[in-house]
Amino acid sequence: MNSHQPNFIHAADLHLGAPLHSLGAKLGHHSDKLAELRRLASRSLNNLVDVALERQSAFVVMSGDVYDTADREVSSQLSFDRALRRLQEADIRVFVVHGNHDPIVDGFSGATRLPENVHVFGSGEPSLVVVDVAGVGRVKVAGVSFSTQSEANNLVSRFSDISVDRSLPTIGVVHANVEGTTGHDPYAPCSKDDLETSPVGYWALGHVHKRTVTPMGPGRWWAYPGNLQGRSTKPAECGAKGVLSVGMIPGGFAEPEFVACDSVRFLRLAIDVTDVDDLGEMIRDVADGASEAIAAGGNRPVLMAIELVGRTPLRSRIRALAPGTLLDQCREELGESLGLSDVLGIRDSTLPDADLAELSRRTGLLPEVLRFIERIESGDDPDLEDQMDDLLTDSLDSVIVDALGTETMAGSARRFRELLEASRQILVDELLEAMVD
Ligand SMILES: [Mn+2]
Repeated sequence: MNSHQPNFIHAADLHLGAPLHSLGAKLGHHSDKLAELRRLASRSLNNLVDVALERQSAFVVMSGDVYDTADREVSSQLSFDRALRRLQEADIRVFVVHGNHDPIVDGFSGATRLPENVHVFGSGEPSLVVVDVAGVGRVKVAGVSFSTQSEANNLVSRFSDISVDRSLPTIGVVHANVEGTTGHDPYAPCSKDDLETSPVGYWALGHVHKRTVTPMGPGRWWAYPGNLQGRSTKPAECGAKGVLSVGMIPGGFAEPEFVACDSVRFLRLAIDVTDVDDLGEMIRDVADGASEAIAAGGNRPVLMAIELVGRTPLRSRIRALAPGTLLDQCREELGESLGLSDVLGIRDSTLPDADLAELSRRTGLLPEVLRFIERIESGDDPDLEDQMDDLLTDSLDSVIVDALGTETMAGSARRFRELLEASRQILVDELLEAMVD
């Protein structure tokens, strides 16, 4: 992209002040390293400002959850203020809405006055600001904030009245959950249809931490940039994180371009150890995989959760190791080359070096249960699927949520599949042992 093409930056879910608890739990014994990683992670906001300055962006929109908590920790407010002032010096305006983590609550008084380049959209009905963009003309930016953490209203549908003059390009800034995206609280729910039939040409959304960009016809988009900085090795927190740079073109908006702003990167890494039959060789393979991932992260530290996959005769040896042995050995192997990067955990999901199809064809109770698991997983049997669904929603929901700490049914369903796979592995191990006897 030509940096002088008129554009704006779309950011969301900055979660300033997020404590990165997951890192604390994993790296608590390296307190210097932990402090340095936390300090680095907080720099992603400066990177956002750098991107806007470099691209000479007309303005920046922030779609909610700027702060991690409604009380907006003071040092986060001061960092935010510093970032906003850098944008002000470059004549870049900033439009902010608040979300479920940082709703606009009565009686809150900020530690600093916001600089004049910043406009915060209030709660209730969306309001509108008209911006004059060099090379484009007049552009409308409309937005609305949450007034409560658990905003139950469809805020997107309230934008239908904002646009008297439909000929001007319109950006809608809001924190919302489109089509009940799983793994995220169902606040400010709306449908794709609500987005598409609105007078808005670019929906600058926030809330969902995984980046998605969806076209709504020529020059029209709805998009979640994802969070600015990953926070853990949960799937939605992994990979490059940053902002969308959106070009303003005749008739609407160009396809948003992702620009990384994260200064610490989280990754999930699957390492296939199929046919590896030597433990030393396996640890070297794991270390090599980790080294490649670190190199691919550029100059930012990479924090990884590694999963061992594949069928290997080593499986019983791996399982016989004392907890933490693999992780320690892998860190040893990587040595000084780790720098601030690290392996946070290694999970063994290897399968026994056995012919599963052959095992499940046998007679007896264990092969019978193996075949039952296959039927559940295949999804071919609608009755069985209904039964599983009932079991999950009616009977097991609270049990699973209590026992496993998963927050949502989607989490429970995923966890349930993991349990199925774990059960299969136990059955296969039992069968193999029985064959040896
Ligand atoms: Mn949110």
